[in-house]
Amino acid sequence: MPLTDQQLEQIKQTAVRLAKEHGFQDLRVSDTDTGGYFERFKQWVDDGYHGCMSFLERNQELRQNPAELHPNTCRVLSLRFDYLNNNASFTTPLKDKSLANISRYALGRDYHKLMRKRLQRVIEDLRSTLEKDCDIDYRVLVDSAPVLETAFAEKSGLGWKGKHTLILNKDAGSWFFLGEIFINLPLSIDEPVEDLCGSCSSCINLCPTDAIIDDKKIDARRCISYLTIENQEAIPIELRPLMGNRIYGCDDCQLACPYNRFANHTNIEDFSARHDLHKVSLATLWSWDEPTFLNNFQGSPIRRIGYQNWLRNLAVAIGNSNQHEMIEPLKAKYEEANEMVREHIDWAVQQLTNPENIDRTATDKKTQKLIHCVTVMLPDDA
Ligand code: B12
Ligand code: SF4
Ligand code: SF4
Repeated sequence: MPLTDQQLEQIKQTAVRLAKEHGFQDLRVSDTDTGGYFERFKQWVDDGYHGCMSFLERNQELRQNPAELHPNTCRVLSLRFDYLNNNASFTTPLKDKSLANISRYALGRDYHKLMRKRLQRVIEDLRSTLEKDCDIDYRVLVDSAPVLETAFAEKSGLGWKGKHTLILNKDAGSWFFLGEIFINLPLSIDEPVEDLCGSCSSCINLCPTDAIIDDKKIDARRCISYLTIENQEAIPIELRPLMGNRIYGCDDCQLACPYNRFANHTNIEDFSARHDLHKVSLATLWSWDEPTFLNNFQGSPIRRIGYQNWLRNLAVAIGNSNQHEMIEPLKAKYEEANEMVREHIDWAVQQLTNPENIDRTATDKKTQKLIHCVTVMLPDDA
């Protein structure tokens, strides 16, 4: 027998309650229609903005239609999972170029496994509350399958898509991950919320590499998150001076966003900074050999980029750090480095030897503006 509207509403309320019990801040529901979003996504990929992220080129039919990815899916549950830890120290690595600037989401343990386990618990607990003959079919997803996650989050009203393309919420900012449960139950659909970016363009103006090329449109090939995490090749020379000390991901468009003054901290221990990554020096990280890198980053998302790309990112940051004393340590890694990394080491040595060759005024000005912005907005966390 099909479920009544009342039964479906009750199931939805139970799902919301269970999501909160398992550490999610919100759960909202959308249908599976990707119309509009998919076309824009496809155009974006066709225009080449995705760079080398070939996983975005594959499985287009599955991305367009969730029921292709998991049969019988008629609703997408979007869940919010806050990750901002207590060691925010937002401005510390912006003020001191000798420190590593690592994006907040990567300071602790990798979120994928952690979130998947919790999503699984939500749906299993939900299942156990249902009548035996209720035929529930589902799949949990976190950033792991061809899914337009931000599109469903926006449709469901979890937040709106900011000009920086991330989902943000007027009461919670944007420091959260998204997870989904595809499900076969025709739960009632939630309404989208109003886009409250208005005339603000703070994220666009303060992006260090001008990667946000239009409202809600990124050229990933210029984004520091792409350059330091996804990119397998040399970092374009013209972008290196703009990257400063950002060695893994980038938070600047979120730091610039006024709605993040409303963000909450998480008390999930796994997201706390390990190895003092929120205030560690570039020199310390550069001194790690490969076994130390692999050992210290057990369970961290950073491990996935591999030691050579890690060295590549560090070399660029050291080249931008104005630390003349790092020239010898840079050279000392030559033997351990592959050809691509050696070229970055050469570049860094050149920067430190002749710092006057590159005009950093515009970049430094942007960083100063961002520091000001954060200090005014988030005095407690600055
Ligand atoms: C590929 C990817 C990246 C790439 C490309 C980023 C991007 N913006 O596309 C790179 C490596 C650069 C990246 C970086 C980051 N990412 Co990322 N990334 C993804 C991933 C895997 C796919 C996103 C995607 O499909 N991009 C393709 C483009 C086309 O999508 P889009 O920009 O959203 O464009 C759509 C809209 O803008 C819309 N659109 C365009 N124009 C217009 C105009 C109008 C009027 C409207 C209405 C809509 C609209 O149409 C497009 C198609 O949907 C998702 C997970 C997932 N499966 O969705 C995580 C995800 C988006 N990333 C996430 C995070 C946390 C980050 C970083 C903050 C990490 C960091 N600190 O370094 C940065 C932020 C950079 C940024 N400003 O986006 C989170 C975001 C959570 C949130 N609050 O929204 C996600 C959802 C992962 C997750 N499960 O939590 N990421
Ligand atoms: S993550 Fe950094 S580089 Fe990428 S769009 Fe945001 S501010 Fe720009
Ligand atoms: S900084 Fe301004 S424009 Fe950018 S996402 Fe936040 S509110 Fe929107």
